[in-house]
Amino acid sequence: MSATHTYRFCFGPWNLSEGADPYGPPTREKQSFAWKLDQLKALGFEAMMFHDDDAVPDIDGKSASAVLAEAKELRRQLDGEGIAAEMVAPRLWFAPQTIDGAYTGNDPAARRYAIDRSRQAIDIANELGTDLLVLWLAREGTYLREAKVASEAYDRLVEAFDAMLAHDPKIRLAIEPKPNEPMDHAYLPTIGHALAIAQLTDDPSRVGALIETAHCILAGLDPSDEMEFALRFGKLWSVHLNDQNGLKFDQDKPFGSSNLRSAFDQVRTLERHEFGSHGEYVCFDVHPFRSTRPEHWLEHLRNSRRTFLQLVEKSRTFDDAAAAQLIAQRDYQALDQMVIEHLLGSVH
Ligand code: GLO
Ligand code: MG
Repeated sequence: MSATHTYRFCFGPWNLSEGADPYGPPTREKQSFAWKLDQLKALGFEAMMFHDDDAVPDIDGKSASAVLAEAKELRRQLDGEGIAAEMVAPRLWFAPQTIDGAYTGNDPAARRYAIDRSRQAIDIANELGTDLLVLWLAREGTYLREAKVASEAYDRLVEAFDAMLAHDPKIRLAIEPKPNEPMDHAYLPTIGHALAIAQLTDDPSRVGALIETAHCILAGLDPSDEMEFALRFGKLWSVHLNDQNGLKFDQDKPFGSSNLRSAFDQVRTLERHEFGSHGEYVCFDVHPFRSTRPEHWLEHLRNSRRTFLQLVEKSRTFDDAAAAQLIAQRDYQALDQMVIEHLLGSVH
């Protein structure tokens, strides 16, 4: 761990959401993309994540050349502001064509649409100057097990990934695993699944992962272990830090909000591997609480970064030598208390 290692931060326009949920309408007035970009800059974040239709709204209603022209214009705007595009993600789950799944849809027309749109998202990524395509496989699963054949779904995923890899020899695919929501069960629920399927593609070295805290918790797994696993393969290409209070709907709470100790463990992992030293950003996939007033609209992002940076300090000031001694003595009771008191800032 280097005490001088620094981090760069990132979020997406959807992280300044307006408060709508399945049970009620927005609670904050819609703001333009330009406003969101201004807020990102004002907060001192260095990069923005983009869905393809964040970059080019109404994407399906536009010709391929119009889409690229708009992406080029966005790049000009971002360059002017000194903001990088961290990634592009095809937002396949909104389209009427993909109601029953995109790459794994039973309808060949759905699958064709999904692959074509993903190729276009790669073109947009090129225009925006990023080689990272994030694939959150939202609808690649089932509501009932009899609706699709899993082995066919895996083949279809590989076919789609291969089409993307062939489209651009430099693009890297970062699979963002999530076990459920909106589906009952997803086909690639964990980092192990993502990295295993990478091996079936034409270029495994360009298929890696993005780990989101909440998604690991929803899978009943420890986020820092999931990160360590991806790091062991050199495949942790992005993170979506946030928090999640147990097995509920996907909450996207501020980082550290529910489980500070787990957040500490995630930061320790990122510190241990100097995450970011290959150009990666720390991204927060967090949402404001629905009850948030417009004047407090940015606080979940500001606070997530504050918590992250304080946990970096906690990680750097953790007495590793004392911990190693307790580990050698198998005194995990004392180690447990040591971690608790370190986080509490207790004075001995
Ligand atoms: C939802 C996901 C979502 C993705 C984003 C990028 O559960 O976390 O926010 O990260 O759409 O693909
Ligand atoms: Mg996410």
